[in-house]
Amino acid sequence: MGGMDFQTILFDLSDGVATITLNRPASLNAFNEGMLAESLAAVKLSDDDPSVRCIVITGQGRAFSSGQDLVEVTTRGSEFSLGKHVREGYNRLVLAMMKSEKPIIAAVNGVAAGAGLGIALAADLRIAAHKASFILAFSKVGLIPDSGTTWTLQRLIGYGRAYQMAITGEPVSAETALRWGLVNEVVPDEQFGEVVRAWALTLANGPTVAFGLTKRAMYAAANSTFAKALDYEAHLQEIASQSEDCAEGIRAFIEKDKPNFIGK
Ligand code: T3D
Repeated sequence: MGGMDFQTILFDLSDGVATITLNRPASLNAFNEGMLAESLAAVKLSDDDPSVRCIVITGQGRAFSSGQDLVEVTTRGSEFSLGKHVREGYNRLVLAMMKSEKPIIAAVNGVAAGAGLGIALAADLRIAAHKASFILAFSKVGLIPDSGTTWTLQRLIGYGRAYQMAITGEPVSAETALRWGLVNEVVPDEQFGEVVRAWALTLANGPTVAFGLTKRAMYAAANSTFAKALDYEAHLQEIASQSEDCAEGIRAFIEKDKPNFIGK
């Protein structure tokens, strides 16, 4: 699987970590049809592969992603439907990320704009390089925020800041993003790769079943009532308690040992 033949992304699988690198650096990793389809395929195959216990999405070169390829936009014919493109492209990608029961890290190495920001927001954790910036660029091209950003962004930073980012389309620095809760950690540029790898390995060596169920429970709770969330927690806890990693965690605690989680 490590040798999958992609044209617009790089795919690497090692030590339980699948790394998807958006690889169109000349356009700051703008999403064309090909990169959208390949990113979706890579997320799905990582999700389906039991040896994958953490997914990292990052960008090649100086950017994370500049969003929709605006050059490709100019080649569209009169029959083109943007609603269809969004539904069949970005929507499927961000949904696949949220439905994946593997923890996903967006390793935001540089600017994340438009749909590129949407992809970063659909991840579970965002680790940003100091030089990263965040731009909800859609209004600059007369569009509304898509790729789930109307939902994800205000949950992370609140409506006022999300609306501000939407209407100004101005860059938010990594430090401000950290203060606003948009990212989990900001890392000096020269240490970015190693810090991301350390995060990824920590997640890949964790109780993968519980991590996946946690994600499912939290996304369900976001659209639920308190009573329903409690009930769903109880249901998923039953499942988590039957995992081998649950038994291992308890054993390790009792024996004052380090747990060896296997992801089952
Ligand atoms: O129609 C639909 O499909 C709807 C879907 C919408 C989803 C969206 O994502 S809408 C938002 C689209 N994205 C943008 O509006 C951002 C456009 N890019 C920028 O504003 C700037 O490039 C950045 C602020 C991200 C970075 O600025 P800077 O100064 O660091 O770099 P640059 O010089 O602008 O870009 C470097 C190169 O990348 C440049 O090409 P060149 O001159 O070296 O040949 C530039 O044209 C190219 N590039 C950057 N962004 C895109 C792009 N090429 C195609 N599409 C891009 N989005």
